[in-house]
Formats: sequence, structure tokens, C-alpha cells
Amino acid sequence: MMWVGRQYLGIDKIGEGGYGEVYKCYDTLDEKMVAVKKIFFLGDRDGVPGEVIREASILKETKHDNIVRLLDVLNEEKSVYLVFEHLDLNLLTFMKGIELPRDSQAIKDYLRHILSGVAYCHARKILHRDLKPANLLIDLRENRVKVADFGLARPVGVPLKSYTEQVGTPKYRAPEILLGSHQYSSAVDIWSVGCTFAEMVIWQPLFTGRTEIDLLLSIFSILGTPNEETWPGVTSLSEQINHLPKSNPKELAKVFQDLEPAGVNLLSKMLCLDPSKRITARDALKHEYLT
Ligand code: INR
Repeated sequence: MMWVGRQYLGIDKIGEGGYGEVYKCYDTLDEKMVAVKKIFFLGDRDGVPGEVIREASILKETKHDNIVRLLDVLNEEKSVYLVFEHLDLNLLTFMKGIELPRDSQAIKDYLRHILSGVAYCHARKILHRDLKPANLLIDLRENRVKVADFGLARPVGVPLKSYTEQVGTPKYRAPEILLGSHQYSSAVDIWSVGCTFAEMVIWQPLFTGRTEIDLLLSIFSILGTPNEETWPGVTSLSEQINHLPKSNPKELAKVFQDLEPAGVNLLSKMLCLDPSKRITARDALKHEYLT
């Protein structure tokens, strides 16, 4: 038996992200399940970075139906534990098609939920930076998606595994990041939501590739290789672009034959290569596909 503080009793390890491990725990005081994330840090001499505590305090005030609630922050010895509400499923399970119906209304509802949570955080200048099906959780009772892992500890946390051996692939990473931009804007989250939306429709990841370059080639094989005309500034972002094979954009309506035209239109605006022209979460919520 593993106790986290005096209140939470460890049951199972349910996840392992880049920056910590997640345990399903029993909250002995409130008599309910919670998810406890243990954050790892580089060196232990300076104790726990104050930044994490500050960020966590902000997130504790973040209350929205489509954001996984942070309930408690524990600072035990050299670790920080973040206590969240617990949900039984994530969108990965949904993608595997076992647990839930996959009709077009469900896709629409889930996309609206994800965008609502994202819009709420973006309005508060909180970025996610790593949106993917694994941290989109599903509340089956309310049939609602909630975004987990928003804006946490990324700049200060230390990865569990070295970059190359990180779990999974950077499948949901925006092209500007893959091309080496260090300027994260809210547009990176919209890209990830677009990839997730596409995946709900076609039952498999839209872009694949084990390495960043393979992934870029996969993206460009569908959306076309960008140039200064379609994405001003792209060549100064990365010289690399000039050496890649050139692809022409595919007709998205042909790639997504099961998606209604309004959905294809919204998807094309979320998967816009140029981040400055990518649709915002707020505008996406007003798009005819979702209204
Ligand atoms: C489940 C997870 C259910 N619930 C994986 C999971 C599989 C099945 O990570 C999880 C979480 C939960 C979770 O119920 N609450 C949280 C994860 C995270 C925060 S985080 C909160 O930050 O994404 O690791």
C-alpha cells in the first residue's frame, strides 16, 4: 500500500507521461477515486521549483466543465503531487472503438467539448502544448470530454525518458514546432485538436512517422509542402524546407469521405500549416459544423 500524504491511498499506476507518473488513488477523506500525478524534478538540492507550485495554484482556480479539475496540490519532501478528479477512460480507448459508439454526432460533441476547454484556457493565456488522445478524458456518466494535463510544469519538469526514447511519437505536434520554432502560441494546441478530430473520423492517426522529419513529410504529403507564398516566413524558420521533396496538397474531402462538407471545411482551417492563419478555438466553436 502506498500513501500519498495522509489522505490518498494508491491503487494502480494508470499512466506515465514525460514529466511524471499518474496513479489512481482512493481519497479516504472524500471517499472517491482521484488521479494523483507525481512530478519529477532534476536535482533535488533546491527542493521543489516554486514555479510548479505557482502554476498549480493558477490551475486550481481553473474551473470548467471540459477541463479535468485539479483538486489539491501536495508538497511532500522532494516531490510535488497533483491531485485531480478521476475519469475511467481516455480518448485512446474511444479511438480503438471498443467502449463507445462512434457516430458522427459523438464526434461533433467531443470536438465541441475539447474546443470549449481549450478556448477557456487560451482566454486565460494558458497553453497546453501536448494535446493528444491520451490526455483527453471521457466522463461516461455525463458523456463529456475533459482535457487533462493543461499547462503544467513543462518548462521546469524533467523528462522521465530521454527525448529519443519518449513514449509514442510526436504525431500531434504542430509543423512550426517540428520545423524548430521555439515560439509556442495557442495555434499549436489547435493543430493537435485538428489531428485528434481527423483521427476520430478515420479511426487512425492522420499523420505518422517515427522521426520528426518523417512526420513533416507525412504532413506535407497531405497538406502540400509549404513555401513563402503559402506560409510567409517558413523558409527563415527552417532552411531544411528547401531540401525536402515537394508535394502538392491533397483534396481533403477525398481523404475524409465520411465527413460532411462543413466538417472538412473546419478541419482544413484547424490544419492550416501557417500558424498565423490557423483558426482559433473561439472561432472554431462558431463554425457551422458545430452550430
Ligand atoms: C485514465 C488514464 C483512465 N484516467 C489513463 C489517465 C487510462 C484510463 O491518465 C487518467 C487521468 C484521470 C488523468 O482520471 N485524471 C487525470 C491523467 C492526468 C491528469 S495527466 C488527471 O496529467 O494527463 O497525466
